[in-house]
Amino acid sequence: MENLVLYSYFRSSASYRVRAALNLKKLPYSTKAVNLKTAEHLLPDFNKISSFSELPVLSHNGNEIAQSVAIINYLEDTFPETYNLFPKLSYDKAIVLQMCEVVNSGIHPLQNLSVGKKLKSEHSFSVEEAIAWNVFWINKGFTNFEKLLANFHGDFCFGNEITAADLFLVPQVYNAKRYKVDMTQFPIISKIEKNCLNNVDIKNASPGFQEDTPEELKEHL
Ligand SMILES: N[C@@H](CCC(=O)N[C@@H](CS)C(=O)NCC(=O)O)C(=O)O
Repeated sequence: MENLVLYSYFRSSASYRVRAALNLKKLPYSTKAVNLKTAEHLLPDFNKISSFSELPVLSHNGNEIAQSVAIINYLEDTFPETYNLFPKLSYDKAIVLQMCEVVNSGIHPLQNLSVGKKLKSEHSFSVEEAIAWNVFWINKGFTNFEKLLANFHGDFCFGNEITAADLFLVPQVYNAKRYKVDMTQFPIISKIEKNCLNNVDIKNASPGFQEDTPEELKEHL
């Protein structure tokens, strides 16, 4: 019997990626909510689990793994008989990973909670300036993503099957919408996001459907 526990926060986009992977793979898991808003991730208890105090962390039979790329790769290798999130051909897999990294390394770190806090506390950014910073990096990254998609997309980022690339894109679009990014600039991304959210496993992984989602933000299918 597998014991999968995900340390997660409903609005954490990196946690959203892993929740979607677990759902698509039909792997039952329990959630331990860590509230980023009240800085629970900085408390010593969580620091014992994640020495760099970030979500998500997956515990599998007591072994802990951080970083969503590593977690998703681990799930793919450990449960190969479940839904495959990467194509088999190495070139195709590299393109999917390239798409994941456009979000994982090129957009997400620049708009992380700790970056926003530093911009405000040490560089005197106002709330509006911090939002403009996020919007700038999302626009830049999505412009690159949209170009990449033009060559490879079908209904989803890479052809007509959901891959890991979609699991990185959709949570980033969720964040973009929070910051009111003009998504009409990105028609392919927008179409793919809509297709993904029609998938019940991805929808159920989204922030509106989590155990720790505040009542007023809960969505219902
Ligand atoms: N590259 C990491 C990113 C992890 C990460 O930064 N997670 C955010 C939540 S989405 C976090 O815990 N931020 C806490 C902070 O910035 O203090 C991954 O893919 O797991």
